[in-house]
Amino acid sequence: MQGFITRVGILLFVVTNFNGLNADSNCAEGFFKLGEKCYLIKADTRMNWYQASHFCRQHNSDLAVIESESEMQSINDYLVQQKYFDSHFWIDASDLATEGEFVYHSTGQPMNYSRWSVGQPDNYKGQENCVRLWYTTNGFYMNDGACFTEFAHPICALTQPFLIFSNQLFKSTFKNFVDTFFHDEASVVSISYKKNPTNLLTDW
Ligand SMILES: [Ca+2]
Ligand SMILES: [Ca+2]
Repeated sequence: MQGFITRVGILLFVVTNFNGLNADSNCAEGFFKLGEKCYLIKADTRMNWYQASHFCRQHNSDLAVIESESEMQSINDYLVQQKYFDSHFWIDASDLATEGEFVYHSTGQPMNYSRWSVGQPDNYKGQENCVRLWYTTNGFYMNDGACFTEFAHPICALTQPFLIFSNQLFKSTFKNFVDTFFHDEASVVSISYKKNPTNLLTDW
């Protein structure tokens, strides 16, 4: 019996870690862990960049901010494993405000890390202002696309501070707090983005 339980335990561990996906209790429902962040990738529906951004906000998250090579690699590895070679995926960056200056919408911060595909960003026909990932040679790379008229899948990411509310009691307290003072959890996260997550409660 002991051996059977051990084998079941090992099987569950393997299943929940399949393809690097962790059924992580720190991620909100519907999200999964890739590297250090929790993601929701809506691969069955395509939408323009604004709709994608709205979709993420409806799920208390924002389109993904990709801050490092390791984050880009984690997302790339997942998309490759899922064989999404013919699909495009929106992230949160755009140069809507100033042509050629890509900024993350949710944080207001410049896009310091990038993995552009060759020849991109090209602002094709003067109409490409939103950043999406597409598969070119051996991996997913960034390409600017038309925000309104191109349709791609959203990659939503929960920002870090949400993790400290992983406990159910904290989650419900946090929700009441958010409902009282803000539109949604993502607003709180955006405002507190540069602060130490552990100071989130004491800061307010
Ligand atoms: Ca542009
Ligand atoms: Ca382009």
